[in-house]
Amino acid sequence: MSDCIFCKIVAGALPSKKVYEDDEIIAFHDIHPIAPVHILIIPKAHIVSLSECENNHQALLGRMLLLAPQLAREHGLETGFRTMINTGRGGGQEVFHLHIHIFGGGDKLART
Ligand code: DGP
Repeated sequence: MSDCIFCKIVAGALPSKKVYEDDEIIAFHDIHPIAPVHILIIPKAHIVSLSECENNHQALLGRMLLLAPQLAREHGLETGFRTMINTGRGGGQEVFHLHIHIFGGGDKLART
C-alpha cells in the first residue's frame, strides 16, 4: 500500500471519523482541528494536489466543492464556513493528497 496517510484512510487501514462517503469521495474530521468544526474532503483516488489536477478532474472537483456547503449545513455551520486548499510546500500543504478543508463554528473567524 502507498505511504500516503489519506490513501490509508480511504482503504480503511487507518481510522478516521468519517462524515461522508461515495464512490469517488470521502470526508472526515481533521485530526488537528483549528475550529470547532474542521472537516477534510478528499478524492479516493491519489491526486497529489490541485496543481496535479487535469481537465478530466473537473467533475470530481465540482462534486468535492459542492459537498462543502452540504457538510457545513449538516454540522451546524449556519452562519458560514471557510474553505481552504493548501497546494504544494509553498502553499502550506503537509499531506500530499488533495484535500479541501472546511472549518467554522465558535467565534467569527479572523480574516487571515
Ligand atoms: P494541509 O496542511 O492542508 O496538508 O493539512 C493536512 C491536514 O491533515 C492537517 O490539518 C492535519 C490533517 N491530518 C494529518 N494526518 C491526519 C490523519 O491521520 N487523520 C486525520 N483525520 N487528519 C489528518
